[in-house]
Amino acid sequence: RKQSGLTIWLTGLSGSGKSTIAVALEQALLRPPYNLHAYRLDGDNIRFGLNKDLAFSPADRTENIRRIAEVAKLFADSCSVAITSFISPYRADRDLARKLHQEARHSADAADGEDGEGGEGGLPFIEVWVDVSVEEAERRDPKGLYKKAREGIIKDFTGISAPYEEPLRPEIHIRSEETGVKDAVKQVVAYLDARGLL
Ligand code: GGZ
Repeated sequence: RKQSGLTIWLTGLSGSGKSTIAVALEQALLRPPYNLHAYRLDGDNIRFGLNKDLAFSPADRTENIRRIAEVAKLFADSCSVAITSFISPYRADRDLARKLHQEARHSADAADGEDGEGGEGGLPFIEVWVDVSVEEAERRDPKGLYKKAREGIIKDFTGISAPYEEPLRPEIHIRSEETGVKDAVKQVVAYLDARGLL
């Protein structure tokens, strides 16, 4: 099989469990029986580096997601599994991330001298909605951010004072309140397996 990369795009509220799932998923894909190259993009390696000039205004979030999508695309193009873990609250931003992948030119095809119109349909983009209610996320509040948002100390906080636009047709819908981390990973792996992506 010709190796191909892909992007697994986690989206959901702060406290939904995106990062925990991302870490466990990365571990599962790195290890046997899959032995894939996987790399996680998250706030720790992106918002403190490449995107340290960006905050949480709508325009900054849009630019945050655009840059992340471009980086994920490069990882996917290099045959890695890019796992992104960002709130990505705007549907249009997630749709742009998807479009960048669909239009991506496979570097192998480029080397073959093909026309670059996405080769065999671009790079797979799997949108995973880690779905949690605001009530539950606020109950968890692992970093005390919801409390600060309620007190007005943090402004424009997603779910409290800034919007989260729920995915309409995510490839995978994880109901965070009913699904443990292990089962969430199984759900994603089963999806990938069924489509020959592993
Ligand atoms: C939402 C915020 C905010 C505001 C700081 N709104 O739970 P966390 O801490 O670790 O995850 C949140 C993270 C969100 O960054 P993203 O890059 O994922 O957001 S976006 O996709 O919307 O660009 C939270 C923290 O940063 N944080 N201020 N106002 N989350």
